[in-house]
Amino acid sequence: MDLIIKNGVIITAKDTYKADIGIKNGKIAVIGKEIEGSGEEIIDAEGKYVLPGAIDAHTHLEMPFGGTISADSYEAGTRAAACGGTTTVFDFALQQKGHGIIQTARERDELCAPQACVDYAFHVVISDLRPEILDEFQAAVDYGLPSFKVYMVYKKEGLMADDGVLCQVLEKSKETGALISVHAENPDLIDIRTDKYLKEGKTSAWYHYMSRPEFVEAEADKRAIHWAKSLNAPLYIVHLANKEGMEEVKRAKDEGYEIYAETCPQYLYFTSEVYKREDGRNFVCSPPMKGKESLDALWKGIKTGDISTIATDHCPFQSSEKDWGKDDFTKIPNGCMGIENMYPYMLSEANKGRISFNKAVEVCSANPAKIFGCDNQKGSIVIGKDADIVIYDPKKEFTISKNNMHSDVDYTIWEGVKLKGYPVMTLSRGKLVFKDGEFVGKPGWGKFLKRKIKR
Ligand code: DUC
Ligand code: ZN
Ligand code: ZN
Repeated sequence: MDLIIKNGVIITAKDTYKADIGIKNGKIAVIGKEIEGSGEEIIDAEGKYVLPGAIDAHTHLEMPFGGTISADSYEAGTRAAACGGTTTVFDFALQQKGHGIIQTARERDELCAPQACVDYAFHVVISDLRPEILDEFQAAVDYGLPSFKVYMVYKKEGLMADDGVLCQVLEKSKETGALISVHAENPDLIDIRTDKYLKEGKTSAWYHYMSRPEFVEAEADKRAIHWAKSLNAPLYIVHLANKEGMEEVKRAKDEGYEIYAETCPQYLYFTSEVYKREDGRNFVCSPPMKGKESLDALWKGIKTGDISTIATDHCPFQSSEKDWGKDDFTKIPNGCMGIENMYPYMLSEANKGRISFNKAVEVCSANPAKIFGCDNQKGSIVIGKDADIVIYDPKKEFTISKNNMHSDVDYTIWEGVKLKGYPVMTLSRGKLVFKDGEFVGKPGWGKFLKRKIKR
């Protein structure tokens, strides 16, 4: 054994029990009562919870977007992830015109591999669908890249998939064992409403929300679900943020369709009221935060299992870049931070009694591992899996501030938010990468994950 974690309470999606964990060669080798050591390193987790590392299945690191590049590099983003108990990050690799799927992932990997502080995978964004791309689906799945995303928005930016594209990729995904994710909002409605507000001189961040309110997202959720049901193809809706969409997901799941919904901590904590604040532009992301009814519906969806996963959509921009839109909300680069906050926030809500700890582990770790096909390695504390482990102190009080975060961004929308309990250590494949508030890992440690989705 290389390391033994002693005296902690292990919490997985299914169980809570006291046991020791023995780690060898980066894997969980033994779980048992009072494992006897023979001189190896010991972590005493008395009074602490021992959890599987979180999986953030939705990030945009150093991504060209909104006239700039998102502010966290692969190094900064995965460093921050490690410090928030996230041990696997799924980033979006944007297909350039003329490029293939595997080529897109490989190009991104060249950038990511030397920087990654935790393990990572890519979802490839299909933005240039051609017959050759559909033909490449099987090869991509066989390569270990079984998840693709399409945008139902960003028409002017040349990223949008229309209904024809969406249906073709859904059908092909069913055939090949892939899973399609969608960013669901209606682009035409957004454009019409945006033009109207700009003409009326309504340019503050509030009109970012007003140009894409609840029904603009709900329509696209319903349309995507309609196509998935019609074609009997699985579908994953990213960053669901509205009540009507939530209800549609529930209906489809109750009817037996393979529909997954992800939401993000920002939709569970903030409402659209943030856009009335002086610093409202800092909260501009798409889809925007919605009203309290939507927030409540999302929490209900977590409890009922209709929300399958929590991820962050981490896509931060520096405050000077957000300032481009001081007098015109359309010039604000869209995106917020959260990669370091997801697990601590969800666990804190569990610690306050809103959900169980098992539920927090389920939505932040076990479910994304299963849905995206890396549950052979990740998502639980079981013999044979990677020793991606978080030691959590339920008694630690923590107030989020820019100064105690580990990303490269110069502010956080989470400033001042108080959490009950906080991670005190993170292990990535048995290696300590975060300890008592400090990053202790190293860039280049993280490995690309090849995956296979079981159906
Ligand atoms: N939404 C954002 O806010 N940022 C990145 C991409 C997206 O869809
Ligand atoms: Zn999106
Ligand atoms: Zn996103």
